[in-house]
Amino acid sequence: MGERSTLKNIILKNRSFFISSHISPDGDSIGSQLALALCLEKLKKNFYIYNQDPVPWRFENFPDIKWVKNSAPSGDFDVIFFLDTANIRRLGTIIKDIELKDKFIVNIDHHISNELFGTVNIIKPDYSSTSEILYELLKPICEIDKDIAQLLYLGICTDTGSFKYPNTRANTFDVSSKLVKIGVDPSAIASRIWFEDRPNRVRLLGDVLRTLEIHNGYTIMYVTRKMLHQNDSNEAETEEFCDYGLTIKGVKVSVLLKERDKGIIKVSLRSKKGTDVNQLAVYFGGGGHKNAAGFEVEGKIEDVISKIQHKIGEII
Ligand SMILES: [Mn+2]
Repeated sequence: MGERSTLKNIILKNRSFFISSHISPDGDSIGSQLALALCLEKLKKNFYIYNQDPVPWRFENFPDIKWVKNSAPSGDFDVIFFLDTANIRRLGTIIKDIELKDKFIVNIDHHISNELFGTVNIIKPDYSSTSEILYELLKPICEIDKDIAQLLYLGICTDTGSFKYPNTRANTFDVSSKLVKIGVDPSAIASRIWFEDRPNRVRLLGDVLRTLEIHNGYTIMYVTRKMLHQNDSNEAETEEFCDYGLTIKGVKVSVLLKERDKGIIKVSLRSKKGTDVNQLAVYFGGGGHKNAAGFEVEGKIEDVISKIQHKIGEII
């Protein structure tokens, strides 16, 4: 309750708001950022939404997506919102474009690894998504109309993998049910996100699945820059590939390595309920959630694989 009135006061007492989220924004970043912005708009407030990386193409048809910018704002802001972002490093290059010193920062997130870097921190690790938290925070501040509801639903259904992941709780359905009553059509949103795919992305998935190795309780796959290039694709399109390793019986952890520029490997980790991949990600300098986490390291794909294999036994 305290948090709701705190946020309400912050919004009512200020005029201009900067809203940012993590690198490679996902459905929860975009959904929560735009839902907050639409609420601010109703209250006649100024806002600027800025992420390092562009909106993934599959979210391009959501309401008011044009407000999400990839260019630095000019001018100053009264309040800075960071949504769905566990730490300042996850903001990427935008922290160079915006002055954070002495700024009033509101940090709203559901990552258990959140570093509480805000002036106000509203962190709820048992919530499925930042969007689920935001529904409860925004409800007393503005009317949740159909556009806002669609955006919050986008965040919830992508972060829960369509209500499949262990972060799906009774409250997730309660909030989703309210959003559906407001006018969200779940199958229309699902179609927009998952059934309008690019042929090349599906072909890329085929290439990645051919690298699948099944070990004792875990799988490893990788995507090279060459595979991305051959399929005219990019890393953002590999977002859900890691899930496929988990579809196999007996597999507790799925690992996906993504080759980046300058010898950097991004590693995504997914696990079934009861296995904590956040621990493994933290060991390698990253973080995330119990069942979905990641980290970045320098090295060759095969060397990174052997480092992970050396350590993964501790969590399986
Ligand atoms: Mn999230």
